[in-house]
Amino acid sequence: MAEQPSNPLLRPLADGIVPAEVIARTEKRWLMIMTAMLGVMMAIVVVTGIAGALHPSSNVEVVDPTTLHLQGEFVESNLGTAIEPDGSVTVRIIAEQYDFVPRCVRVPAATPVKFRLTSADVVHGFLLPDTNVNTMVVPGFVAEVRTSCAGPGEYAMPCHEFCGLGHQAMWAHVSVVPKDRFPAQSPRERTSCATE
Ligand SMILES: [Cu+2]
Repeated sequence: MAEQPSNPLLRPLADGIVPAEVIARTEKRWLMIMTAMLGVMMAIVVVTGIAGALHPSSNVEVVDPTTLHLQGEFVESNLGTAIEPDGSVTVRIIAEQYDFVPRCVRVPAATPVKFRLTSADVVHGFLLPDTNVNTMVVPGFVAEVRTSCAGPGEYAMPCHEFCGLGHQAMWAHVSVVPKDRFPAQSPRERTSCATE
């Protein structure tokens, strides 16, 4: 039998014990793989954010959720679609358990649209499929999202923040009409999607 060195660190390792160099090398490789994965994920966030024109709210605007119905831009008569002097439109909506007010808004296609939303009670979510519109609607704050709808159509608009027992029924609609047909719409048609 070969003689064992007196220094225990120099003795051969028992079966099943992985040498320290091998462990260090493996950890280093995993660290590089994790760093690369992190880089790829960050790149996906940046690229999809830029390509899809997704952006966080650019402004912080506060509003008193307890007086929405009494004063300010979210009084009932001011909700829905308004036409601005430059031809763009502004849509004002209140999200509340368990509905969007108004429930349906009409906007013109191929026109800059600014959605301004706030909540009267808890956190809700606002999403327009196939557009860059996707925001949380937090009580006490105004969420503003700008977009433009490519063509006419009907967008179903679910609340995507769980807001209570009636959450699954909290849907609203955006009706997009051809740009030349929009000016003929009455205020009631614009803010309720009614046909007159
Ligand atoms: Cu909800």
